[in-house]
Amino acid sequence: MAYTDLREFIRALEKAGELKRIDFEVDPHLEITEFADRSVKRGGPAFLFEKPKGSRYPVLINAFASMRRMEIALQVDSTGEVAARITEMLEMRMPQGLINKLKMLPKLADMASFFPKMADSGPCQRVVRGKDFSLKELPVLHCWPGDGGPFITLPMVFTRNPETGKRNCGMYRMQVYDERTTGMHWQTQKQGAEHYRRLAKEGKPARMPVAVALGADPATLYSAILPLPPDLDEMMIAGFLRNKPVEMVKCQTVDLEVPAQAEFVLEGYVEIGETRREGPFGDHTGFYSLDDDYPVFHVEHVTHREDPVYPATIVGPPPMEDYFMGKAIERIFLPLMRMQIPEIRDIAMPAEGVFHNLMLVSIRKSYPGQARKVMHAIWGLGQAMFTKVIVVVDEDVDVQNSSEVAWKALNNIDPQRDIEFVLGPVDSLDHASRLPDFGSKMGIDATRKWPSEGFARRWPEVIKMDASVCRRVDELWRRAGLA
Ligand SMILES: Cc1cc2nc3c(=O)[nH]c(=O)nc-3n(C[C@H](O)[C@H](O)[C@H](O)COP(=O)(O)O)c2cc1C
Ligand SMILES: [Mn+2]
Repeated sequence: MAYTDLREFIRALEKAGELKRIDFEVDPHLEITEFADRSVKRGGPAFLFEKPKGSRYPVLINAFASMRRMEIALQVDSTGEVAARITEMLEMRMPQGLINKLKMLPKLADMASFFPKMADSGPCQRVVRGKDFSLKELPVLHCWPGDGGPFITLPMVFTRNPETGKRNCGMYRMQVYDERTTGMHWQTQKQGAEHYRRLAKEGKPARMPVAVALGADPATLYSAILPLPPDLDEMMIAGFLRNKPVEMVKCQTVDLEVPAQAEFVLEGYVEIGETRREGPFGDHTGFYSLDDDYPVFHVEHVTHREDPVYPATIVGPPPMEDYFMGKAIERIFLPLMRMQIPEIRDIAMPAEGVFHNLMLVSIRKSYPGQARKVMHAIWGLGQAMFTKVIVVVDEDVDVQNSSEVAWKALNNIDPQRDIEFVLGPVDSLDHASRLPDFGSKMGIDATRKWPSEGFARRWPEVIKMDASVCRRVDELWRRAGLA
């Protein structure tokens, strides 16, 4: 059964021994970060801080901060199961014959469950606070010493495309400035920013309606970070992930919908043209991202559940909670990536590469220059455009093993010949690029080179012992008492 809400997920984590309640006072100013950081680095549990200093709402953190917790969140034994479901759907063809058509019905019924459902009311609107609310009531974390202030770190930000009317949900951090206003850190390539630009282009003074949901069932919450094509509804993907429609309710003061089971809902607007300094913020690169100007979110109306829980995460030197969220994306999106770039066998984004800095890709190479084709395809694929370094290896290299990749790739390259530089969009968090959001990227063709690629020399084999000798030495090894 799908989790209804965040609290069911909390109970599941607790039952699995993956969550620890902290029943004494801990300060959201830096102290919760230190707890969360230590725990993730040591393979420790998620936390529910029941008495965050200065707030009456408990703080949930690190709920996704291990592969096991990601599996509990998505209710699978391995994230590969989600990938397999996607593959199955992608391979679905028009069935031949009545029997096969009938067999297809359950799958079609399954698909119907993806679409979100409207509900008349929901727990997220049980307590209507309206304007009588201060963001200071929330246990918002001041994450790192050099941060520009406290930041809401796990928000689901809902906006509507003014041209198509389609909704988007993205996770964009929000710096709390005062009781009613926050920053809105949607980076320029993200959908919230695109909606804002479309509205700004109309040239009239305008307020862009924005609704922020804090806390939901884990699949719905997770869907906010997925790198989906624009205009693909995150709530539909959440329905697919949880095998049950997401229930949505209409906001009370803006023309947007939010998950009915959210913990808190902040309704308000972003004024076109208004910006304010945002940051610095101790970011998931492990560095402080520089302060910059971003739009401002005005909170006009607040509703929440009875006894709401405030969800949070921290980012910082890897690995952090977001590494596991990203690792699950890597596994889940592989079939979709392979649909467009079929020669890809596997990909890996090691923690040290903080997603956008490094992607290791193995391919089945069938024609000259194919590694370069793959790099360019990845740079052309949604948010994979941000990948600063792509290393392409042959299919016999296990990209999940970074040291194997380093060993083989470094042996296989003639740097001047095999490294390609391109210019293009880069991640807003890249502090080394020549300009914000624009810079260079590097592709390394570390595949075996072919004569048809102009390689005239012989190519050696990797050293490997004879299997028969291995078996014999297994025996001798034991005889020598080395077992
Ligand atoms: C914890 C966390 C914080 C994030 N913060 C931001 C952020 O501040 N700004 C941003 O543009 N993306 C941020 N992201 C990444 C976006 O959520 C992600 O790119 C998402 O796919 C954007 O959705 P969209 O394509 O619908 O805009 C964050 C992701 C995570 C996991
Ligand atoms: Mn989106």
